Amino acid sequence: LTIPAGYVTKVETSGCDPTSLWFSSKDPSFTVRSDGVIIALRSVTMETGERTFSVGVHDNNGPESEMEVHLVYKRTRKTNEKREAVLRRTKRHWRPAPFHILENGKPPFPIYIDQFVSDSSQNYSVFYTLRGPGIDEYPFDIFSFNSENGKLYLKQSVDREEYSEFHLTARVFDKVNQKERDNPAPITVIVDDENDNAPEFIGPLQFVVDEQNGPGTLVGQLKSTDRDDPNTDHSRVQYKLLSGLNYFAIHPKSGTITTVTNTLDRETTDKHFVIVEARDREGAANGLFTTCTVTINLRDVNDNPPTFLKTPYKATIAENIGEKLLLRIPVEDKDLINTPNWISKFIITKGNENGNFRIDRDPATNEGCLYVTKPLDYEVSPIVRLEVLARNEAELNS
Ligand SMILES: [Ca+2]
Ligand SMILES: [Ca+2]
Ligand SMILES: [Ca+2]
Ligand SMILES: [Ca+2]
Repeated sequence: LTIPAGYVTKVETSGCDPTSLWFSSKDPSFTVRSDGVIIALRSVTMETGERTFSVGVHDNNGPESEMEVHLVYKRTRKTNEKREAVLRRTKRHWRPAPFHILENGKPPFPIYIDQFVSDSSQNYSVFYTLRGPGIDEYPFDIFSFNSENGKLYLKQSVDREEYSEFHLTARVFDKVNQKERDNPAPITVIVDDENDNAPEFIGPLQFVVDEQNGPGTLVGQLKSTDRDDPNTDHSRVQYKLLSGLNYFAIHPKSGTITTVTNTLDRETTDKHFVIVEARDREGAANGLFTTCTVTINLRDVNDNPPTFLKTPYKATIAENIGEKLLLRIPVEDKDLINTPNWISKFIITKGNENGNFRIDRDPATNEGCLYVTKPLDYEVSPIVRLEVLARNEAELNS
């Protein structure tokens, strides 16, 4: 239980002539300055936890008077280890509650924010310093303060999306001896959000989905961002479909687009342009919004078989002719050209039991080309009936 050397406490006098005031300590471990401050000359042990000594004071007007100074060790509430002499003033920690300002402040500036006060200002004549980003570090000149009273002012508009908090350090000094009175205090200025940013779409706005799919098929997911405070509804976005409702739906929160019908037909419309709105404040009427056009491409499905443009065909050929192109048989297929959904295969299903015919596909036109490959004999059969089937390379999607 020791008092470290240095400042202990200050004694007050009244009714004395300050110009001739003189103190003396009756305890050689302490001295008293002319301003009444008691200084421990060395570290002083307090075996019983207490120590009492006398301080004498006199001026030119009268006899010396004495007062007793009684020092007591006291357990602090927070810890049993740390003891503090009641009369010994230590530097204190002070930590003002965070200050709040609203972003986008409007002139006239400066706008008064609040005051930070160290409680040493009650007993001492003090002044403050304040340093950090917003004062003497980038961004400069956001704040000003009164060094006499700790009043803090906003000098210009702040964008929360640029600076959401400022962390400054205040210090308090004794005006008389320039000594720091308390520990430096953190000053936090929190910039409160205004909803001044509409959501923005990010990520792809083009999707592909198979045509003729059933309702509820996933098309894709929209993503957006909102620069406002993520802890407020200023950045909580909901999505809404403004067009294409006959075919599509969007989940208001996830932004997932799905189909609502099985009648999406690429052969009718191969691209859908759908307008989507993203609105903050969870879609409330006073939310800020943005819209975008989403392109939904339909992927072809083989839902159309090749069809003959006319039937039946008739052709004539002289007997005893070997290899000859007899007939070109065009087909129509509404599916996507030059894909397996469109390319036809031709098969002779009847009438070619003797192997006199062959059918090939013309890769340029998708026509079936019917050839005689083995000479025919008029006397055997003057008329040959062939049945030809056309089908796609890809399986038909029924
Ligand atoms: Ca917003
Ligand atoms: Ca904002
Ligand atoms: Ca087809
Ligand atoms: Ca198709």
